[in-house]
Amino acid sequence: LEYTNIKMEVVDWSTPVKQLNIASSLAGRKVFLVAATLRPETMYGQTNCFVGPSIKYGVFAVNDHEAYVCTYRSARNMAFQGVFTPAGEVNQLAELSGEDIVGTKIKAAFGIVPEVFVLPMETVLETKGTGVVTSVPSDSPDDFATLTELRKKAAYYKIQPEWAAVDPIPVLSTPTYGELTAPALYKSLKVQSPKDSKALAEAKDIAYKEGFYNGTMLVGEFKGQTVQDAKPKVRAKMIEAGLAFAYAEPDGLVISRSS
Ligand code: ZZB
Repeated sequence: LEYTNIKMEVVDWSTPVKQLNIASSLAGRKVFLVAATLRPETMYGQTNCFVGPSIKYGVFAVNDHEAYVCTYRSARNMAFQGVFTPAGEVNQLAELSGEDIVGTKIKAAFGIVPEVFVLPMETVLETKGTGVVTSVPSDSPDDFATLTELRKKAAYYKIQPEWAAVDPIPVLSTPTYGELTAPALYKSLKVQSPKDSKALAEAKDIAYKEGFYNGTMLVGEFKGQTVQDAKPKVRAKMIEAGLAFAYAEPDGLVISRSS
């Protein structure tokens, strides 16, 4: 499966990460959280980023001036795919828990809101993508469900309400669901919580198909074009800007054979 990995530069670490004193291990490198997405055309609508609070992340050297935050598993895949220098090497500079990363301020590549916060998402899978998920609640029902839950119970989830303050941003319109496809589906399928996996799987399936086959861009350089046309163009622009790169996820067979 071919993902686009989005590079979200760390602007200001959370208090727990600052207290870990990892700066010397990073040796002046720019650090990016790296989020795997299938929908680069929606990046204009990022409102935050998610990590699994109990997942372990590494900070991995990309070369001598950059480092990526992601799971070890995805760093190893990146090494195989020639992302790191020296080639093939996985050089872990620091380890962080998702819980520690929450509250970090990062740049949202191509985002209409240029800087956003990292929030916790309990349903992030350690075994998919990079373990980091960029959040587009206008078009991702999972993201909208988690954002809604976090806003209702900020204290319980140990987040500052202002970290979850950005509302869904219209990015594309579909004839059936309008400018905010995910919130519309959340409502019509009566999603109750982020753990409502059956309704959310159905909502995600509909949102993918509706956006891809019937969506029209509302914002950005390809405004007015169909999503089908804009998708590869936005992706190419992000890669050209140094804010994204291709990332292939080995299928289940490859994983079980090599581990
Ligand atoms: C931004 C985005 C915007 C996404 C959207 C989706 C949608 P799939 O289809 O199952 O392969 N994702 C990536 N990694 C993880 C993870 N480790 N755990 C949980 N979710 C993850 O899933 C690919 C999508 O799932 C990715 O694309 C990412 O969210 C999320 F408007 O990135 B996406 C209708 C979906 N819309």
